[in-house]
Amino acid sequence: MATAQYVHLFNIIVFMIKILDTTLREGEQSRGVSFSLEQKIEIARLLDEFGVDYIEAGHPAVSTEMRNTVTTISSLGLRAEIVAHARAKIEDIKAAIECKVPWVGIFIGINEVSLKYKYNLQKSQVYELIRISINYAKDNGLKVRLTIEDATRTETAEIIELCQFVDGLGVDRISIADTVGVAVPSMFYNLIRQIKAQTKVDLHVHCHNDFGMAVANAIAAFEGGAVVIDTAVNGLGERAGIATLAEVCTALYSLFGIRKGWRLDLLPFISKQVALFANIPLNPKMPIVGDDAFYHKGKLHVNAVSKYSGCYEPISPEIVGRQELQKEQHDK
Ligand code: HCA
Ligand code: CU
Repeated sequence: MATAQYVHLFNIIVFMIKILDTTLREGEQSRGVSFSLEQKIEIARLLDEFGVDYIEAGHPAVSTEMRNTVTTISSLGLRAEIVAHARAKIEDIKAAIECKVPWVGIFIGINEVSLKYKYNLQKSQVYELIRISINYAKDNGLKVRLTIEDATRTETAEIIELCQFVDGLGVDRISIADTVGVAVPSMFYNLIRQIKAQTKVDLHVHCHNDFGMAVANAIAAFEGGAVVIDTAVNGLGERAGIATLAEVCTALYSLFGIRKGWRLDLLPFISKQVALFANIPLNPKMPIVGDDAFYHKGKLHVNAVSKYSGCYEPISPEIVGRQELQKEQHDK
């Protein structure tokens, strides 16, 4: 059976896959979303209880309020490590240092679109910014993730060249961002494989959902050897958002046999709380946590699941905190 094969194949890296949840940073970039400090603390605690490895808590350079927020989240004593987001600028790195976080995630693009329209700089100047900011962060004791923004619209050779450059600077992780969601799983898998073959640093991925492929791309990256996946609760984020926490983790658990001790049973509650705080109602068709995710209507389906729910369910609902077998009543 395909699933069993995967379980065997991936056993060896079971403990290597890590989740970074960025509901508090990327998620807050959703239209109309602005979490209060109390809400952020509750979300962070829930994510920690669920078992994510990292929480990206915000972009401290934005404001004093954001610095207070990131500092507060960082001082909660959570098991998850806290990451502050930053541009490749000393002022942003300083703001991250102020928040006493262990990690800074620096992001920058090197493709033509980024150089011309975002920075108005030459590639060599961007390299210099990267060098200065990574050195500054490392000198101040931070662990550094460098995100290559818009990597999926950047020449692979250029990505590899940058990866090797930052490896030489002692960067701790490199994130390959599909910033505008244009990757497809086969292409993303190959890209990750290629980069991994020529880079020593651990790879991380950040997948946007513009064509509805964020989760598929994140899973493809995992198959290709990426060791950290970015998620957001309910897929919140810029535009169509990013890969969804519930889907990524349940797929890893169910389809690949990954056992990380995730509290999958908390997913419906986490989704509900975030939907409430974000004031964005949950789509009933959302996998795993949506109202209809385990709902059966067709008579044939209803009859079959009454005998054995596995007939039409890919996973037992209790595993993901969905207790009730939901079905439409049919007249005999
Ligand atoms: C952004 C862009 C980003 C950065 C990702 C990262 C992207 O919102 O500033 O820093 O890991 O999608 O490239 O979210
Ligand atoms: Cu993003």
